[in-house]
Amino acid sequence: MTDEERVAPAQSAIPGAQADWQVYAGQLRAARERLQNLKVDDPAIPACVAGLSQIEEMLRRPLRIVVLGEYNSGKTSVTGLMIGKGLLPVSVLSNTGIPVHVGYGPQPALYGIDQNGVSIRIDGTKDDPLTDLTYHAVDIRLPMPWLQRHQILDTPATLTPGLFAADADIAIWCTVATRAWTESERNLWSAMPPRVHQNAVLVATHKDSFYSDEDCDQVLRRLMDMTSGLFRSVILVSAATPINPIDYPGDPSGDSAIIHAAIDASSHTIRERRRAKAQRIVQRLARLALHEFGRHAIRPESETHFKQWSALSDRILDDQRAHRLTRDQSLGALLHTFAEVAENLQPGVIMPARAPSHVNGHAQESSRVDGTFTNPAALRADLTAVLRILATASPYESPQSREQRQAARATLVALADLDAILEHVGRWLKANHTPTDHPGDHRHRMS
Ligand SMILES: Nc1nc2c(ncn2[C@@H]2O[C@H](COP(=O)(O)OP(=O)(O)OP(=O)(O)O)[C@@H](O)[C@H]2O)c(=O)[nH]1
Ligand SMILES: [Mg+2]
Repeated sequence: MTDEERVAPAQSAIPGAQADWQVYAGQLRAARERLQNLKVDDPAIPACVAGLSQIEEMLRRPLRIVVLGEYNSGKTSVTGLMIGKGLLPVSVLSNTGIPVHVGYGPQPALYGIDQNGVSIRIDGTKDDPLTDLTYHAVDIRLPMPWLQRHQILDTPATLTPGLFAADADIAIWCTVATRAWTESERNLWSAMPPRVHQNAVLVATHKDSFYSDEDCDQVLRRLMDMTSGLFRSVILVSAATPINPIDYPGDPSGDSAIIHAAIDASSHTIRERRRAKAQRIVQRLARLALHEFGRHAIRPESETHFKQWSALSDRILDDQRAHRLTRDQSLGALLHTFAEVAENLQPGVIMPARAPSHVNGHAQESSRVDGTFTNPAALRADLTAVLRILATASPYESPQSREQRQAARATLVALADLDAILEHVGRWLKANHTPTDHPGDHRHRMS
Protein backbone atom coordinates (compact mmCIF):
# COMPACT_ATOMS: atom_id res chain seq x y z
CA MET A 1 0.00 0.00 0.00
CA THR A 2 1.37 3.42 -0.89
CA ASP A 3 1.60 6.24 1.59
CA GLU A 4 -0.84 8.18 -0.50
CA GLU A 5 -3.52 5.59 0.05
CA ARG A 6 -2.76 5.61 3.73
CA VAL A 7 -2.98 9.38 4.03
CA ALA A 8 -6.18 9.75 2.11
CA PRO A 9 -8.22 6.81 3.23
CA ALA A 10 -11.57 7.48 1.67
CA GLN A 11 -14.04 9.67 0.09
CA SER A 12 -17.09 9.36 2.25
CA ALA A 13 -19.97 7.94 0.31
CA ILE A 14 -22.63 10.39 -0.75
CA PRO A 15 -25.26 10.22 1.97
CA GLY A 16 -28.33 8.36 0.78
CA ALA A 17 -26.60 6.86 -2.27
CA GLN A 18 -26.50 3.09 -2.33
CA ALA A 19 -23.18 1.30 -2.56
CA ASP A 20 -22.71 -1.37 -5.21
CA TRP A 21 -23.09 -4.17 -2.70
CA GLN A 22 -26.39 -2.73 -1.52
CA VAL A 23 -27.67 -2.50 -5.06
CA TYR A 24 -26.60 -6.09 -5.67
CA ALA A 25 -28.15 -7.30 -2.41
CA GLY A 26 -31.37 -5.57 -3.47
CA GLN A 27 -31.29 -7.32 -6.85
CA LEU A 28 -30.75 -10.69 -5.20
CA ARG A 29 -33.61 -10.09 -2.85
CA ALA A 30 -35.93 -9.11 -5.70
CA ALA A 31 -34.90 -12.21 -7.67
CA ARG A 32 -35.40 -14.45 -4.65
CA GLU A 33 -38.83 -13.00 -3.94
CA ARG A 34 -39.80 -13.42 -7.56
CA LEU A 35 -38.81 -17.08 -7.46
CA GLN A 36 -40.62 -17.57 -4.17
CA ASN A 37 -43.83 -16.08 -5.48
CA LEU A 38 -43.96 -18.14 -8.65
CA LYS A 39 -46.10 -21.24 -8.69
CA VAL A 40 -43.57 -23.62 -10.13
CA ASP A 41 -43.41 -27.16 -8.86
CA ASP A 42 -39.74 -27.93 -9.23
CA PRO A 43 -37.29 -28.82 -6.44
CA ALA A 44 -34.60 -26.72 -8.10
CA ILE A 45 -36.42 -23.54 -7.09
CA PRO A 46 -36.60 -23.90 -3.27
CA ALA A 47 -32.99 -25.07 -3.25
CA CYS A 48 -31.94 -21.98 -5.14
CA VAL A 49 -34.08 -19.72 -2.95
CA ALA A 50 -32.48 -21.11 0.20
CA GLY A 51 -29.02 -20.52 -1.23
CA LEU A 52 -29.88 -16.98 -2.25
CA SER A 53 -31.16 -16.18 1.25
CA GLN A 54 -27.86 -17.28 2.73
CA ILE A 55 -25.90 -15.16 0.31
CA GLU A 56 -28.06 -12.12 1.01
CA GLU A 57 -27.41 -12.64 4.69
CA MET A 58 -23.69 -12.84 4.06
CA LEU A 59 -23.82 -9.60 2.08
CA ARG A 60 -25.85 -7.71 4.63
CA ARG A 61 -24.05 -8.92 7.74
CA PRO A 62 -22.80 -5.86 9.62
CA LEU A 63 -19.06 -5.31 9.48
CA ARG A 64 -17.44 -6.15 12.75
CA ILE A 65 -15.19 -3.40 14.06
CA VAL A 66 -13.00 -4.40 16.99
CA VAL A 67 -11.38 -1.64 19.03
CA LEU A 68 -8.10 -2.69 20.60
CA GLY A 69 -5.23 -1.01 22.42
CA GLU A 70 -3.37 -0.83 25.67
CA TYR A 71 -4.81 0.36 28.97
CA ASN A 72 -6.29 3.89 28.87
CA SER A 73 -5.36 4.43 25.23
CA GLY A 74 -8.80 5.82 24.41
CA LYS A 75 -10.60 2.69 23.13
CA THR A 76 -13.93 3.51 24.74
CA SER A 77 -13.68 7.17 23.74
CA VAL A 78 -12.95 6.16 20.13
CA THR A 79 -15.95 3.82 20.22
CA GLY A 80 -18.00 6.78 21.38
CA LEU A 81 -16.56 8.91 18.61
CA MET A 82 -17.72 6.38 16.02
CA ILE A 83 -21.33 6.30 17.07
CA GLY A 84 -21.46 9.97 18.03
CA LYS A 85 -20.16 11.43 21.24
CA GLY A 86 -22.66 11.53 24.02
CA LEU A 87 -24.53 8.43 22.90
CA LEU A 88 -22.30 5.95 24.65
CA PRO A 89 -22.12 6.12 28.45
CA VAL A 90 -18.31 6.37 28.28
CA SER A 91 -17.86 7.30 31.92
CA VAL A 92 -19.91 4.31 33.04
CA LEU A 93 -18.00 1.99 30.79
CA SER A 94 -14.48 3.11 31.65
CA ASN A 95 -12.28 0.57 33.35
CA THR A 96 -14.95 -2.07 33.16
CA GLY A 97 -12.53 -4.76 32.17
CA ILE A 98 -15.10 -6.53 30.00
CA PRO A 99 -15.84 -6.25 26.30
CA VAL A 100 -18.62 -3.91 25.27
CA HIS A 101 -20.53 -4.72 22.12
CA VAL A 102 -22.44 -1.96 20.38
CA GLY A 103 -24.97 -2.93 17.75
CA TYR A 104 -28.28 -2.05 16.21
CA GLY A 105 -31.59 -2.31 18.02
CA PRO A 106 -34.96 -0.79 17.23
CA GLN A 107 -34.88 0.84 20.68
CA PRO A 108 -31.99 1.78 22.94
CA ALA A 109 -31.26 -1.08 25.31
CA LEU A 110 -28.48 -2.35 27.52
CA TYR A 111 -27.84 -6.01 28.20
CA GLY A 112 -25.41 -7.89 30.38
CA ILE A 113 -24.10 -11.16 29.05
CA ASP A 114 -23.53 -13.67 31.84
CA GLN A 115 -20.98 -16.47 32.03
CA ASN A 116 -23.27 -18.78 30.10
CA GLY A 117 -23.75 -16.34 27.27
CA VAL A 118 -27.25 -15.48 28.44
CA SER A 119 -28.27 -11.92 27.73
CA ILE A 120 -29.98 -10.03 30.59
CA ARG A 121 -31.50 -6.62 30.14
CA ILE A 122 -29.97 -4.25 32.66
CA ASP A 123 -30.95 -0.76 31.63
CA GLY A 124 -32.98 1.02 34.20
CA THR A 125 -30.34 0.35 36.84
CA LYS A 126 -29.14 3.87 36.04
CA ASP A 127 -25.40 4.38 35.82
CA ASP A 128 -24.46 1.57 38.18
CA PRO A 129 -20.78 0.92 37.62
CA LEU A 130 -20.74 -2.27 35.64
CA THR A 131 -17.65 -3.42 37.51
CA ASP A 132 -19.95 -4.38 40.36
CA LEU A 133 -21.69 -6.91 38.22
CA THR A 134 -20.45 -10.30 37.23
CA TYR A 135 -21.18 -9.96 33.55
CA HIS A 136 -18.95 -11.41 30.95
CA ALA A 137 -19.72 -8.69 28.43
CA VAL A 138 -22.07 -5.80 27.85
CA ASP A 139 -24.28 -5.41 24.82
CA ILE A 140 -25.59 -1.96 23.90
CA ARG A 141 -28.32 -1.55 21.31
CA LEU A 142 -29.00 1.76 19.62
CA PRO A 143 -31.46 2.64 16.86
CA MET A 144 -28.88 4.16 14.51
CA PRO A 145 -28.86 3.35 10.79
CA TRP A 146 -25.04 3.22 10.80
CA LEU A 147 -25.23 0.35 13.29
CA GLN A 148 -27.32 -1.68 10.86
CA ARG A 149 -24.20 -1.98 8.74
CA HIS A 150 -21.51 -1.96 11.43
CA GLN A 151 -21.11 -3.36 14.91
CA ILE A 152 -18.39 -2.41 17.35
CA LEU A 153 -16.61 -4.38 20.02
CA ASP A 154 -14.84 -2.16 22.56
CA THR A 155 -12.36 -4.43 24.29
CA PRO A 156 -10.57 -4.26 27.64
CA ALA A 157 -6.79 -3.92 27.54
CA THR A 158 -5.35 -7.42 27.30
CA LEU A 159 -2.10 -9.20 26.58
CA THR A 160 -3.86 -11.35 24.01
CA PRO A 161 -5.72 -8.88 21.76
CA GLY A 162 -5.51 -11.40 18.94
CA LEU A 163 -8.35 -13.34 20.57
CA PHE A 164 -10.70 -10.40 20.09
CA ALA A 165 -9.31 -9.58 16.66
CA ALA A 166 -9.80 -13.08 15.30
CA ASP A 167 -13.23 -12.41 13.81
CA ALA A 168 -12.78 -8.70 13.17
CA ASP A 169 -13.50 -7.28 9.74
CA ILE A 170 -11.82 -4.03 10.74
CA ALA A 171 -9.44 -3.84 13.69
CA ILE A 172 -8.77 -0.45 15.25
CA TRP A 173 -5.69 -0.02 17.38
CA CYS A 174 -5.81 2.96 19.74
CA THR A 175 -2.64 4.62 20.94
CA VAL A 176 -1.97 7.82 22.89
CA ALA A 177 -0.35 10.15 20.36
CA THR A 178 2.11 11.69 22.82
CA ARG A 179 3.74 8.32 23.49
CA ALA A 180 2.50 6.41 20.51
CA TRP A 181 3.65 3.08 19.19
CA THR A 182 5.72 1.76 22.05
CA GLU A 183 7.66 -1.44 21.78
CA SER A 184 5.01 -3.35 23.68
CA GLU A 185 2.34 -2.12 21.26
CA ARG A 186 4.48 -3.12 18.34
CA ASN A 187 4.91 -6.59 19.79
CA LEU A 188 1.23 -7.05 20.47
CA TRP A 189 0.27 -5.84 17.01
CA SER A 190 2.90 -7.82 15.16
CA ALA A 191 1.69 -10.99 16.81
CA MET A 192 -1.67 -10.61 15.07
CA PRO A 193 -2.33 -12.58 11.92
CA PRO A 194 -1.50 -10.47 8.80
CA ARG A 195 -5.14 -10.76 7.76
CA VAL A 196 -6.00 -8.46 10.68
CA HIS A 197 -3.49 -5.83 9.50
CA GLN A 198 -5.01 -5.60 6.05
CA ASN A 199 -7.98 -3.37 6.83
CA ALA A 200 -6.84 -2.10 10.21
CA VAL A 201 -6.84 1.53 11.32
CA LEU A 202 -4.33 3.03 13.73
CA VAL A 203 -6.06 5.72 15.77
CA ALA A 204 -3.76 8.04 17.69
CA THR A 205 -5.81 9.81 20.38
CA HIS A 206 -5.07 13.01 22.33
CA LYS A 207 -4.60 15.16 19.28
CA ASP A 208 -5.57 18.03 21.60
CA SER A 209 -2.20 17.65 23.35
CA PHE A 210 -0.46 19.26 20.38
CA TYR A 211 -0.33 22.99 19.90
CA SER A 212 -0.03 23.36 16.15
CA ASP A 213 -1.09 21.70 12.93
CA GLU A 214 2.59 21.23 12.08
CA ASP A 215 3.07 19.20 15.25
CA CYS A 216 0.06 17.08 14.34
CA ASP A 217 1.35 16.52 10.81
CA GLN A 218 4.74 15.56 12.11
CA VAL A 219 3.31 13.04 14.58
CA LEU A 220 1.11 11.56 11.90
CA ARG A 221 3.99 11.24 9.45
CA ARG A 222 6.21 9.66 12.05
CA LEU A 223 3.52 7.14 12.95
CA MET A 224 2.97 6.27 9.31
CA ASP A 225 6.68 5.67 8.83
CA MET A 226 6.95 3.51 11.90
CA THR A 227 3.91 1.39 11.10
CA SER A 228 4.34 1.11 7.37
CA GLY A 229 2.58 -1.97 6.03
CA LEU A 230 0.86 -2.69 9.35
CA PHE A 231 -2.28 -0.57 8.91
CA ARG A 232 -4.58 0.43 6.12
CA SER A 233 -4.83 3.98 7.49
CA VAL A 234 -3.35 6.05 10.29
CA ILE A 235 -5.32 8.92 11.83
CA LEU A 236 -4.99 11.40 14.66
CA VAL A 237 -8.06 12.48 16.63
CA SER A 238 -9.23 14.11 19.81
CA ALA A 239 -11.46 11.43 21.17
CA ALA A 240 -12.54 13.28 24.29
CA THR A 241 -13.11 16.80 22.97
CA PRO A 242 -16.63 18.25 23.01
CA ILE A 243 -19.25 16.71 20.85
CA ASN A 244 -19.25 16.95 17.07
CA PRO A 245 -22.49 16.90 15.19
CA ILE A 246 -23.61 13.29 14.86
CA ASP A 247 -24.33 13.77 11.19
CA TYR A 248 -20.63 13.42 10.51
CA PRO A 249 -20.63 13.80 6.72
CA GLY A 250 -21.76 17.39 7.27
CA ASP A 251 -18.68 18.04 9.35
CA PRO A 252 -15.70 16.87 7.31
CA SER A 253 -13.10 18.49 9.57
CA GLY A 254 -14.39 16.82 12.72
CA ASP A 255 -12.89 13.82 14.46
CA SER A 256 -15.94 11.67 13.78
CA ALA A 257 -15.59 12.42 10.09
CA ILE A 258 -11.91 11.47 10.16
CA ILE A 259 -12.54 8.13 11.79
CA HIS A 260 -15.56 7.41 9.59
CA ALA A 261 -13.55 8.13 6.45
CA ALA A 262 -10.90 5.63 7.54
CA ILE A 263 -13.53 3.02 8.34
CA ASP A 264 -15.32 3.65 5.04
CA ALA A 265 -12.12 3.01 3.10
CA SER A 266 -11.70 -0.38 4.76
CA SER A 267 -15.42 -1.15 4.54
CA HIS A 268 -15.43 -0.46 0.85
CA THR A 269 -12.71 -3.04 0.22
CA ILE A 270 -14.41 -5.64 2.38
CA ARG A 271 -17.86 -5.05 0.89
CA GLU A 272 -16.47 -5.25 -2.63
CA ARG A 273 -14.74 -8.54 -1.83
CA ARG A 274 -17.95 -9.92 -0.34
CA ARG A 275 -19.93 -8.80 -3.36
CA ALA A 276 -17.54 -10.41 -5.82
CA LYS A 277 -17.64 -13.61 -3.81
CA ALA A 278 -21.44 -13.51 -3.62
CA GLN A 279 -21.67 -12.94 -7.36
CA ARG A 280 -19.52 -15.99 -8.07
CA ILE A 281 -21.59 -18.18 -5.76
CA VAL A 282 -24.88 -16.88 -7.15
CA GLN A 283 -23.79 -17.61 -10.72
CA ARG A 284 -22.87 -21.16 -9.80
CA LEU A 285 -26.03 -21.62 -7.80
CA ALA A 286 -28.27 -20.35 -10.59
CA ARG A 287 -26.47 -22.40 -13.23
CA LEU A 288 -26.87 -25.47 -11.07
CA ALA A 289 -30.55 -24.69 -10.63
CA LEU A 290 -30.90 -24.32 -14.38
CA HIS A 291 -29.36 -27.76 -14.85
CA GLU A 292 -31.94 -29.26 -12.56
CA PHE A 293 -34.83 -27.09 -13.64
CA GLY A 294 -37.09 -28.78 -16.11
CA ARG A 295 -34.79 -31.75 -16.37
CA HIS A 296 -37.67 -33.87 -17.61
CA ALA A 297 -39.46 -31.31 -19.66
CA ILE A 298 -37.46 -31.17 -22.83
CA ARG A 299 -39.58 -30.52 -25.90
CA PRO A 300 -39.90 -33.74 -27.90
CA GLU A 301 -38.73 -32.10 -31.10
CA SER A 302 -35.73 -30.69 -29.27
CA GLU A 303 -34.71 -33.97 -27.77
CA THR A 304 -32.65 -35.09 -30.74
CA HIS A 305 -30.61 -31.91 -30.70
CA PHE A 306 -30.14 -32.13 -26.99
CA LYS A 307 -29.00 -35.74 -27.17
CA GLN A 308 -26.55 -34.77 -29.89
CA TRP A 309 -25.12 -32.16 -27.62
CA SER A 310 -24.78 -34.59 -24.73
CA ALA A 311 -23.07 -37.18 -26.89
CA LEU A 312 -20.73 -34.78 -28.66
CA SER A 313 -19.77 -32.86 -25.55
CA ASP A 314 -19.15 -36.14 -23.73
CA ARG A 315 -16.85 -37.20 -26.52
CA ILE A 316 -15.00 -33.92 -26.49
CA LEU A 317 -14.34 -34.17 -22.76
CA ASP A 318 -13.33 -37.83 -23.14
CA ASP A 319 -10.91 -36.89 -25.89
CA GLN A 320 -9.44 -34.19 -23.76
CA ARG A 321 -9.01 -36.54 -20.82
CA ALA A 322 -7.30 -39.02 -23.14
CA HIS A 323 -5.05 -36.21 -24.44
CA ARG A 324 -6.34 -36.54 -27.97
CA LEU A 325 -7.37 -32.89 -27.70
CA THR A 326 -5.61 -30.02 -26.02
CA ARG A 327 -7.58 -27.95 -23.59
CA ASP A 328 -7.92 -25.15 -26.12
CA GLN A 329 -9.05 -27.54 -28.80
CA SER A 330 -11.71 -29.01 -26.59
CA LEU A 331 -12.91 -25.56 -25.54
CA GLY A 332 -13.12 -24.57 -29.18
CA ALA A 333 -14.93 -27.76 -30.11
CA LEU A 334 -17.42 -27.28 -27.28
CA LEU A 335 -18.14 -23.72 -28.35
CA HIS A 336 -18.66 -24.65 -31.98
CA THR A 337 -20.84 -27.62 -31.16
CA PHE A 338 -22.82 -25.54 -28.75
CA ALA A 339 -23.36 -22.77 -31.28
CA GLU A 340 -24.57 -25.33 -33.78
CA VAL A 341 -27.05 -27.00 -31.46
CA ALA A 342 -28.24 -23.67 -30.07
CA GLU A 343 -28.93 -22.40 -33.58
CA ASN A 344 -30.90 -25.51 -34.36
CA LEU A 345 -32.95 -25.17 -31.22
CA GLN A 346 -33.58 -21.49 -31.62
CA PRO A 347 -32.33 -19.94 -34.84
CA GLY A 348 -30.62 -16.61 -34.38
CA VAL A 349 -29.84 -17.07 -30.70
CA ILE A 350 -26.07 -16.83 -31.11
CA MET A 351 -25.37 -14.73 -34.16
CA PRO A 352 -28.47 -13.30 -35.74
CA ALA A 353 -26.59 -12.01 -38.79
CA ARG A 354 -24.85 -15.17 -39.92
CA ALA A 355 -24.96 -18.71 -38.78
CA PRO A 356 -21.94 -20.17 -37.05
CA SER A 357 -19.62 -22.08 -39.23
CA HIS A 358 -16.81 -24.51 -39.35
CA VAL A 359 -18.40 -26.91 -36.99
CA ASN A 360 -16.74 -30.23 -37.21
CA GLY A 361 -17.15 -31.86 -33.85
CA HIS A 362 -13.91 -32.07 -31.99
CA ALA A 363 -11.73 -33.00 -34.93
CA GLN A 364 -11.34 -29.43 -36.06
CA GLU A 365 -8.26 -27.35 -35.61
CA SER A 366 -8.97 -24.82 -32.91
CA SER A 367 -7.38 -21.42 -32.75
CA ARG A 368 -6.71 -19.93 -29.35
CA VAL A 369 -9.75 -19.64 -27.18
CA ASP A 370 -10.79 -16.45 -25.46
CA GLY A 371 -9.46 -16.26 -21.87
CA THR A 372 -13.02 -16.21 -20.54
CA PHE A 373 -13.27 -19.93 -21.02
CA THR A 374 -10.66 -21.95 -19.25
CA ASN A 375 -12.18 -25.13 -17.91
CA PRO A 376 -13.86 -27.42 -20.49
CA ALA A 377 -15.95 -29.30 -17.92
CA ALA A 378 -17.28 -26.10 -16.37
CA LEU A 379 -17.92 -24.64 -19.79
CA ARG A 380 -19.83 -27.73 -20.82
CA ALA A 381 -21.98 -27.47 -17.68
CA ASP A 382 -22.75 -23.82 -18.38
CA LEU A 383 -23.53 -24.41 -22.02
CA THR A 384 -25.75 -27.37 -21.15
CA ALA A 385 -27.74 -25.06 -18.90
CA VAL A 386 -28.23 -22.61 -21.75
CA LEU A 387 -29.31 -25.36 -24.13
CA ARG A 388 -31.73 -26.74 -21.61
CA ILE A 389 -33.37 -23.34 -21.50
CA LEU A 390 -33.70 -23.32 -25.25
CA ALA A 391 -34.98 -26.90 -25.30
CA THR A 392 -37.48 -27.10 -22.47
CA ALA A 393 -40.42 -24.91 -23.30
CA SER A 394 -42.94 -27.71 -23.30
CA PRO A 395 -45.90 -27.11 -25.62
CA TYR A 396 -48.07 -29.37 -23.44
CA GLU A 397 -48.03 -27.13 -20.43
CA SER A 398 -51.00 -24.91 -19.76
CA PRO A 399 -50.27 -21.34 -20.86
CA GLN A 400 -50.38 -20.28 -17.22
CA SER A 401 -47.85 -22.75 -15.92
CA ARG A 402 -45.69 -22.18 -18.96
CA GLU A 403 -45.66 -18.52 -18.15
CA GLN A 404 -44.65 -19.23 -14.56
CA ARG A 405 -41.88 -21.55 -15.65
CA GLN A 406 -40.62 -19.04 -18.15
CA ALA A 407 -40.56 -16.36 -15.48
CA ALA A 408 -38.59 -18.64 -13.17
CA ARG A 409 -36.19 -19.50 -15.94
CA ALA A 410 -35.72 -15.88 -16.89
CA THR A 411 -34.87 -15.04 -13.28
CA LEU A 412 -32.37 -17.88 -13.06
CA VAL A 413 -30.81 -16.92 -16.38
CA ALA A 414 -30.29 -13.38 -15.17
CA LEU A 415 -28.70 -14.59 -11.93
CA ALA A 416 -26.54 -17.10 -13.75
CA ASP A 417 -25.32 -14.38 -16.07
CA LEU A 418 -25.77 -16.72 -19.01
CA ASP A 419 -26.28 -13.80 -21.33
CA ALA A 420 -22.62 -13.11 -20.78
CA ILE A 421 -21.83 -16.65 -21.93
CA LEU A 422 -23.90 -16.27 -25.10
CA GLU A 423 -22.26 -12.95 -25.79
CA HIS A 424 -18.80 -14.45 -25.32
CA VAL A 425 -19.64 -17.39 -27.53
CA GLY A 426 -20.88 -15.03 -30.22
CA ARG A 427 -17.77 -12.91 -30.00
CA TRP A 428 -15.52 -15.93 -30.02
CA LEU A 429 -17.22 -17.44 -33.03
CA LYS A 430 -16.97 -14.19 -34.88
CA ALA A 431 -13.25 -14.01 -34.18
CA ASN A 432 -12.82 -17.61 -35.34
CA HIS A 433 -15.17 -17.43 -38.25
CA THR A 434 -14.20 -19.24 -41.43
CA PRO A 435 -16.18 -17.78 -44.34
CA THR A 436 -15.90 -20.78 -46.68
CA ASP A 437 -18.32 -22.87 -44.69
CA HIS A 438 -21.92 -23.19 -45.60
CA PRO A 439 -24.48 -22.92 -42.84
CA GLY A 440 -26.54 -25.72 -44.31
CA ASP A 441 -23.74 -28.21 -43.72
CA HIS A 442 -24.07 -28.39 -40.00
CA ARG A 443 -26.53 -31.09 -39.40
CA HIS A 444 -24.88 -34.05 -41.00
CA ARG A 445 -21.55 -33.26 -39.42
CA MET A 446 -23.06 -33.35 -36.01
CA SER A 447 -24.75 -36.67 -36.33
N1 LIG B 1 -7.59 14.95 26.23
C1 LIG B 1 -7.95 13.78 25.74
N2 LIG B 1 -8.34 12.80 26.56
C2 LIG B 1 -8.69 11.62 26.05
C3 LIG B 1 -8.68 11.40 24.65
N3 LIG B 1 -9.09 10.14 24.44
C4 LIG B 1 -9.36 9.59 25.63
N4 LIG B 1 -9.12 10.48 26.61
C5 LIG B 1 -9.27 10.28 28.04
O1 LIG B 1 -8.41 9.23 28.41
C6 LIG B 1 -9.01 8.43 29.43
C7 LIG B 1 -9.08 6.99 28.98
O2 LIG B 1 -9.97 6.94 27.89
P1 LIG B 1 -10.81 5.65 27.58
O3 LIG B 1 -11.56 5.92 26.35
O4 LIG B 1 -11.57 5.20 28.77
O5 LIG B 1 -9.63 4.63 27.32
P2 LIG B 1 -9.71 3.06 27.23
O6 LIG B 1 -8.62 2.61 26.35
O7 LIG B 1 -11.07 2.65 26.90
O8 LIG B 1 -9.38 2.65 28.72
P3 LIG B 1 -9.51 1.18 29.35
O9 LIG B 1 -10.75 0.56 28.78
O10 LIG B 1 -9.61 1.41 30.80
O11 LIG B 1 -8.27 0.44 28.98
C8 LIG B 1 -10.37 9.05 29.70
O12 LIG B 1 -10.27 9.90 30.79
C9 LIG B 1 -10.64 9.85 28.43
O13 LIG B 1 -11.47 10.95 28.66
C10 LIG B 1 -8.25 12.47 23.80
O14 LIG B 1 -8.20 12.36 22.57
N5 LIG B 1 -7.90 13.63 24.39
MG1 LIG C 1 -12.38 1.25 27.78
